[in-house]
Order: sequence, then structure tokens, then C-alpha cells
Amino acid sequence: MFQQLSDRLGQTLKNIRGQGRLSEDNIKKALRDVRQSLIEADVAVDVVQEFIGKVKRRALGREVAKSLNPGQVFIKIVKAELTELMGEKCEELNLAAQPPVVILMAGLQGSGKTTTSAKLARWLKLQRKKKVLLVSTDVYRPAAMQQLETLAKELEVDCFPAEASQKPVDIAKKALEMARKQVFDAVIVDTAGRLHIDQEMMAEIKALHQAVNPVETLFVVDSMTGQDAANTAKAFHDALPLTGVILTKADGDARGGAALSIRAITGKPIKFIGVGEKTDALEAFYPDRMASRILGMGDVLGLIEGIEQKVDREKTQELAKKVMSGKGFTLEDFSEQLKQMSSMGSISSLLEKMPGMGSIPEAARNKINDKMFVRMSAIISSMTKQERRNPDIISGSRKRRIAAGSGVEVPEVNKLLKQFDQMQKMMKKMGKGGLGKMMRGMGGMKNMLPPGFH
Ligand SMILES: Nc1nc2c(ncn2[C@@H]2O[C@H](COP(=O)(O)OP(=O)(O)OP(=O)(O)O)[C@@H](O)[C@H]2O)c(=O)[nH]1
Ligand SMILES: [Mg+2]
Repeated sequence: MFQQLSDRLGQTLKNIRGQGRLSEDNIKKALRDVRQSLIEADVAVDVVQEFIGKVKRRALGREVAKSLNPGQVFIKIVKAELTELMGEKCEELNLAAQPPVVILMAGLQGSGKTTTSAKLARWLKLQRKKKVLLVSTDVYRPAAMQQLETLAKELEVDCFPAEASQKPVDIAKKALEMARKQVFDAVIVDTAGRLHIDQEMMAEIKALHQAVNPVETLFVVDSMTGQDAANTAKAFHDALPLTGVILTKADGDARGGAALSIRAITGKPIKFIGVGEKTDALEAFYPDRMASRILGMGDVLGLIEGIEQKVDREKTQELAKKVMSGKGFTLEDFSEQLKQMSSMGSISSLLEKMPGMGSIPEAARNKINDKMFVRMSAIISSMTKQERRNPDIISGSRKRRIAAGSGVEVPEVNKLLKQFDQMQKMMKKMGKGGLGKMMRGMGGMKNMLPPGFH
């Protein structure tokens, strides 16, 4: 995410970091580079101009001159201004209103409204313990309603049974009625995709807005459209009182222009970003953490939260206890860890948040994928109970049997056994109280990285 921007800014700041003294000249040069990086990232020109102006005033002011480490202070200023540009603090959904809280999803065709409706339902259900009703008012696109229904079923969230022959406003009203009667906490109203030039469709969503009186009206927009994302958001905002923006497909966006322009152009906060196609690929948007990530400083808080949300805490603690008690870490435990790792969803999105990971080539990062965990689990399942408890007995012929049973080659079995061995050693160290809570939760992710990572 935002790799290109991050690389460029990182380089500029690296050049200035070590400077013992900052002259007006090299501050100006650094500012020129920062400006260029932002323009290339497709940040709106006005926004860039204002941003550079602010950084410049602070950098040329006393703040930098007085400090012992001017390079560091310059970086701090850039980070603070980036954070402010994206909105300062994380803006959550307003859930304090009288339930059912209605959330209306608006946006252009294909921006990700339906997917994001499901992601939000999942987030509300799991993170906020809310009883959620999903409803589709998309009576135009064939199968649009089934798309939401399927997602709802997958998430075990209720979906209002609507018919494509009904009017969108009627569907929404009926869904709301049902939500009131059955005491739902929140209703998420998915709408048909629209081109904003389409007056009829615009009139319809305005009518929907009036009919359901949403607490949140969220504009869903594709991050890849850069500064245009901000401009379309503004056009929608003129017709509809938006309360926030959700930026989708940030996982595929190298530039970050939308993330940096939206707040300044629309005055509306980005509340979430979509980082993948699966329903768990949604992150609350923290401007300070995002600024840190963009500057290649990682997002440790986000990383820990991501892991906490995704691993089964009880099982992890059980395992930690086992390790601590000195009872040892077996291949069965390893297999359990692998299961947890693959349930964490996109591993590369977690890795991205680790400080320093930005400097690892993307190709290498992509090697660590979910399939790898599935394969490793398959190898372990092909072993006998005895072999799992005591891998030392796994001889050449046993290895061949295991490889054949799991559809891999023998070297892969060897690799797994070696990884397990390393992990076991690390676990032993941990048992002696060496490493912290975070590594324990991660189950030693570092040891699972392909060669060359550590
Ligand atoms: N990589 C990635 N893909 C996404 C994300 N959000 C949505 N998509 C994909 O974008 C495509 C369109 O998503 P939908 O949710 O159907 O979009 P929509 O706005 O409901 O589309 P219409 O109803 O036709 O207007 C799908 O293929 C999604 O899987 C995201 O955050 N990352
Ligand atoms: Mg849709």
C-alpha cells in the first residue's frame, strides 16, 4: 500500500536525516523533493501547495534551528503535517444514536459498496458486538441482491429479504421497520452503483436518504482513482450530506493520492480503508499511524491490533502456558499455529505494518502467502501421531511417504522440519521469559519467513 509514495518520501527524508545543520538551502531542496513525491502520488495540487507551505513555515522557523538534531525535527514536522492532512484522529462510526443506527452506503459503480457493506457488518458484529441488518436496495443490477445475501450468510449476519420488483425506498423503509421490531442495533443500506451525472439515480439516493434518515452516510470510493476520488466525493457531498468516506482497494494503490487529498478537499474524514477482497480486509483509519506507515516507520499498534483481532486468544494463551511450563512445543502445536496464521487473512497486509518491512522487495514479501501455511499444514497432517510427537523418528522413507501424502516434494518436508526445529528452539527461549507478549502472539512469525529475511 502506498509503496511508491513511501519509497520516494523515505529517500528524501533519509538524505536529510543525518544533516547536523540544516541550511535554508537544503531545507528548500528537501521540500522540493517532498513536493515532487506528493505530485507523483497524485495528491491534488492545491493540497500539495498548502502542505508544503505549512512544512516550510515550521521548518524555517525556530523549531528546527534551535534543535540539536535538525534532520530528525524536519522529519517530525513532515509526519505531524501528514497526520493533520489526513484528519488528526481516528473518526469512528457514530453509534451513540438511538438504535437502530442507519448507515447509508453511497458511491460510484464498482467502487466496492456491497463488499464494504459486508465488511462493516462484520466489523460491527465482531468489534462492537452489534446486531446488524444488511439490506440491498440495488434493484437494477442482476444478482446484486444475491451478492449481499451470500456475503451476509457467510458472516452469519441477517439480510433483509427484498425483491427486485420493489422500489428502493420501500425496501429501505420496510427493512427499517423490521429492524425496529426485532431490535437490531444497526441497519446497513447498500445502494445501486451510480454515475454522478445520472440525475435520476442521484434523485433516488436523495429520496433514500430522506426515507431512512441515516446517522452515517458513507461515501465509498476507489483509492486507485487518486485525487479524482476526492473530487467525486465532493460532488456527492454537494448532493448528499456525507458523514465520512471509506477508501477501498488501498491494497492495490501504490500512490496514496486519494488518502492524502480527501480530507482537505471534502472536509470529511476517512473512517475506514478497504485492504483486500475478503470481508475481514477493513481497517479503521488512523491518520497518525498511516503517516507513520507512509514514512516507512511501520505501524506497530496497527500490527498488534490486527493480530489481536485475528488470533484465537484462548488457544494462544494455552500454547503460551504450555511453552512456559516447559512441556515443549510439538508439531501438533505448530499445526495449530499455522491454522491461526492462515486465519489471519492476508499475511502481507500484516507484514506491511512492520517497521522496516517496507525495504524488503515486494516480490519477496509476496512469497509469504496464505497458501504457504495451507501447504505446511497439509504436510503435518500427513504425519502419524507418533511422528508429530517425536519428529526425530522421521527417516528418509517416512519423509517420502509424508511428501506423497501431502502432494509436495521431499525437500519441502525437510524445510518444514527445519523450521519447526528453529521454532522449537525459539519457543524454549521464550519459555525462559526472553521475548515479549507480542512475539508470543505472533507464534514466531519471523522464523517462518523464507531465507534471506533474517
Ligand atoms: N483488492 C480489493 N478489492 C476490492 C476492495 N473492495 C472491493 N473490492 C472489489 O471490487 C469489486 C467491486 O466491488 P462491489 O462491492 O461489488 O462494488 P459495488 O460498489 O457494490 O458495485 P456496484 O453495485 O456494481 O456499483 C469486487 O470485485 C470486489 O471484490 C478492496 O478493498 N480491495
Ligand atoms: Mg453493489
